[in-house]
This record gives sequence, structure tokens and C-alpha cells, in this order.
Amino acid sequence: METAFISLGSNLSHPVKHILDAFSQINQLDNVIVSQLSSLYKTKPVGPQNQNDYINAVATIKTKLAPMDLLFALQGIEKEHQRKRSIKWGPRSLDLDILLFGKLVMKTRDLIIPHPELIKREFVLIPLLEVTNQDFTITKYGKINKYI
Ligand code: ROI
Repeated sequence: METAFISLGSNLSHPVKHILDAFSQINQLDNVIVSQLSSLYKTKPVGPQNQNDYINAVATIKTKLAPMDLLFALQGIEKEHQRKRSIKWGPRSLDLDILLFGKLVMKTRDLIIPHPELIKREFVLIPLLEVTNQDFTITKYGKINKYI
């Protein structure tokens, strides 16, 4: 069993519903247990500003799946939410990204772990800090630990 962190984002038609539905769909995947969901955060779009605010969250999961199988499973859930990958940095009904997967560091054409944008994006870092209780290590980028 590995512990992994998934980011969830949506800014189209009832984003809160997309996030909550995705959360229970992730929990229903074979060999995946969701152990925690962060608060839901309303965030300003990064990228083009002529789109709705986003709802973002992070889920902690325990899984026996290999990273690529987890990615395929998450892409299946995105498809069920009619995710269309047409406009770069455009609005999206549901975005699911693998942020961290145990201590794994990997880089293939389809999957990079840790997620390369992770440390640049507050809409990911803030919910991630919440579920990790502000005490975690981003493999490769070093430790962020509560000090006092
Ligand atoms: N901006 C915010 N606030 N939240 C997201 O989830 C998000 N996702 C994206 C882009 C378009 C980069 N901007 C975002 O993919």
C-alpha cells in the first residue's frame, strides 16, 4: 500500500458537485481507499482570467495500484465528467492530478511525479498542507515541516 495525494479542480457547472462526486468515485475504485479530503477552496484562475473561479481540494488515498494504473483510473473518472482537453489552460469540469505517490520520483511522457507544477501552485499547496497537517516531505523538492 502506498499513500498518494490527488488534486481535484473544477470551474464548470456546479464545481462543488463535480469535486464531491469525484471524491466518492475515487473511493469506489478497486484497490483505492480515500482516507481524507481537504476543505474545498474557492480559488482565482491561474492562467486566463476570463473564466470562473475554481473549486480546489486534495484527497489522500491509500492504494495498491501502480502509478500508471491509478492515472488511467483517474482519467476514466475525468471522462465521466465530460472533461474535454480542448483549450490549454481553459475552463474544466474536472481535473484530477497525481501530486505525490509515496516517495516515488518518476518522469515518463504521460506521468511526472511529483507533479511538476505542485510547488508553484497555491491552489494545490494550501489544501495539501491541510491534509498532511503541515508536516510532509515533497520528494525531490525537500521538506516542509512545522517548526514551532
Ligand atoms: N486555476 C485554479 N485556481 N485552479 C485550478 O485547478 C486550475 N487548473 C488549471 C489552470 C487552468 C492552470 N488554472 C487553475 O489547469
